[in-house]
This record gives sequence, C-alpha cells and structure tokens, in this order.
Amino acid sequence: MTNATSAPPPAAARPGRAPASRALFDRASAVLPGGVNSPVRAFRAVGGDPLFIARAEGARLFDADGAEYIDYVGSWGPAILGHAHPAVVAAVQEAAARGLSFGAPTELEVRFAETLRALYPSIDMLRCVSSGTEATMSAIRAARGFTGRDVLVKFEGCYHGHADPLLVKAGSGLATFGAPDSAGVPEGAARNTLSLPYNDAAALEAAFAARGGDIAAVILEPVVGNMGCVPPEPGFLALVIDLCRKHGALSIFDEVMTGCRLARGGAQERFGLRPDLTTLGKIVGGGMPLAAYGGRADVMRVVSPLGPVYQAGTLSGNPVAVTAGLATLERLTPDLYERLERLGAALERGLRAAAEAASVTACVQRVGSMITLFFTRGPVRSWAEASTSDTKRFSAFHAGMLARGVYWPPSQYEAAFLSGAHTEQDIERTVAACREALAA
Ligand code: HOZ
Repeated sequence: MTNATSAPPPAAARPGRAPASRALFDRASAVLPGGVNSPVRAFRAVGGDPLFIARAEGARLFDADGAEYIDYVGSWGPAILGHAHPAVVAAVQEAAARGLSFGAPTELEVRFAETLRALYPSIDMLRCVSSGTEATMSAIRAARGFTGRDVLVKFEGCYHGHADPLLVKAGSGLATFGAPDSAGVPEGAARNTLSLPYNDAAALEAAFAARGGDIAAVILEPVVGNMGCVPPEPGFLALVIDLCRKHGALSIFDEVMTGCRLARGGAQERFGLRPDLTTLGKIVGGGMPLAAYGGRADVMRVVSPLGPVYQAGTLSGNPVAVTAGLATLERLTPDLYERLERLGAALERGLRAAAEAASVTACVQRVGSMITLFFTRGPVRSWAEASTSDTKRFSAFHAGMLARGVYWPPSQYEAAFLSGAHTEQDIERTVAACREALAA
C-alpha cells in the first residue's frame, strides 16, 4: 500500500489563503457552469471556494497552492488503494502505449468481465459502460425490456446518476441544494418512477400490493452513500429481493459506490444476497471512466446485439480504463478489507468521542470504509431523518477540518471514504482536527 508521506500536513488553506485555487476558480467560473464539472465539487453546500488539486498520492491531496491534505473523498470512491498506486499507474502507462482506444473487442474486456463474474456470483453476464449513470440507466432499460413493464421503484435519498427517470427525490448534489427534482426532465420521463422512503418495509409492501403487476424493477443503494452513510435495516434488502421475485419484477443493487468497497463482492457479499441485476463503477475502474451493469443471464440476453434492448458506447470497455480496473481488482486482498475495517472503527470511535467532548448533537454512521458524521441525533435511517441534520454546523465543521489539513467531503450528504493508504497516524490526526474543529 502506498503512503505518500509521514510528515504532518502543513496548515491548510483558509479562506483567502489559497490564492492559486482562487485564481483558477475565477478562470473556471468563466468557462464551466459554477466553475466545475460536477456540482458537489463547487463547495456550495459548505460555502467557500473549492480547492483545485494539483496531484494526489496515497491518502494525500496536494492543492494548487502546494498545501497538503489527508483525503477522505478518494475521488468519491474509486481510490480504495490510495491515489496513484504505483502498480496501477505502471499498468496504465503500459496499456496507453499500446493504444488508447480501439472501438473493437479486446482480451482485456474478457478478463475484466471474468474477474467481476468471479467476485459477484449474482452476475452471469455483464456489459461495460463508461460511468455509473450509464450503468444504472442501462440496467433499468434492460429490466424494463425483460419484464415488459414500465414502473420503477426507487428510494428517497438514493442517487443513481443523472438519467431523467432517476432524478426524483435523489440524494447527493440534488439533496444538498434542496432541489428534489431537476429542471429539464419532462414530466413523462419520471411519470413511471415511484419514490419510497428508504428502509420502509411497509411502504414497499404497499407499493407491491397496489401495483405489483406494473413494477419492472426496484433499484436501491444497498448501503446508501448519497445521503451520507445509511445502512439498510435488518431484512430490508432481502425483502426487496423477495417482493421482486414474488411479483415478477427485478431487483437492482446499485453498487457503484459499495461495489468492491464493502467487500470484494460488494454489499451483496457482505449481506449474503443475490440481486437480479447489479451496477458497478468507481473502484472497478481503478480511477478511470469505467462502469458496468450485469446480472442474470436470461435478463442480460435482452441487451443488443443478443436482444432488443439497445445500448452502446464508443469508449465502453476502453482498454486503458479496463487495465486500471484489473490492476485495482487484483489488489483487493482480505488484508486490505481487514485494514479498512480497523481504520474505520478507529475513525468512528474518534469522531464520536470528539462530538461528545464538544457536546455537539451528532451521530456517526459507518459501514466498513464508508462513514458519515451527521449533525443530528440519529440514527439516520431515511432521507427524512438525514434531512434533519444541521447543515450550517456541518459547513463550520468542514471549514475547520480543511483549515487543519483534512479534506472531508464538502456535503453533509456524501459519505467519506477510507483507503488502504490511510494510516493509524492519519486517523489520529483526523480525530485531533475534528476535536479542535468542533470545539471551535
Ligand atoms: N455524485 C458524486 C458523488 N456522489 C459526485 C461526483 C463528483 O463530483 O466527482
């Protein structure tokens, strides 16, 4: 595992103390909406300007002003080995020298699919795409094509990318900005989307009782990361799978975030479940634009060119991206997950103790290497409960952590991620920063 440096991070940028980032943000704002290519990065949910990152190594980010941070964003999930793992970088460099994109099949894609099939017993066949959004959008199309039904059930606070039918009561950036739905989505596109409270077994049973024959699929994050870290209540995931089976609908586990993070085989391995379809992204691409959807062979056979459900992409299965993915998947050892569990438990204890010491109303929720400090009493089981968080307090916490050299996700409603490159010392420093930030 790489560990970029053991030296303590220098004092980090405070407002007005990151001139290079500030200048870049001014330039960016003239040419990119909000100065960014993805909304959460703009720091609007926490105030202040975003830091522009010059490079990253291990568990460290270095901004354009040369300040160093312990990173808990991890590129929003992919960096499970830490940033710029030397073996992954070397593999990518070699692959790039052989050609960047062919638009034709490669052996690499076959190895990639075989590797994922071995890790995910629920997946017989899969299709590579370039982003999590494409993966969920395509899985839903396959589910609708297979069942011949239109209705999609999702859960409030779960975010499954930015395809039209999914921007209904979604989490992540939409939650932060208080916009439950996006403009520009035709009414018809979301008409068949039914959004229910997460972890609400009764609501799900009622939906199936009322419309079971119309439901094509139920999609969910098996552990939610996009309203902060929210675990499923015992039995909830199994109920989703059971009800789908009973009513001829398909269960879709969106494991873009949890896949290969909560275990090599994702949340489904951790909870011992087999959904009909699974979406993967982030870690499986090793930091490159690569994602996949897959599942039961009879369902996947509806996908073109075998079946009538069309879906395609010039960069799907891109050889350089697949190489990064394979080099990462090869390094997901049992030791890594033990380490993540140990570090996660230490961080959880430390954050909880810091909140208690500062008499701050807060709760810490964690599953493996996904963790959130919610500024509400908790437990947080649903979007209704997550949204009671004191986001002003979160903003102050975020600024305090940044000022102390810790790069925490810039939103109350995004999970923080640990990597194998974090050290016990990093955790101690992070907890110390948290204690000071909360006291201040
Ligand atoms: N929606 C992503 C996290 N849940 C944010 C991706 C990004 O800004 O890079």
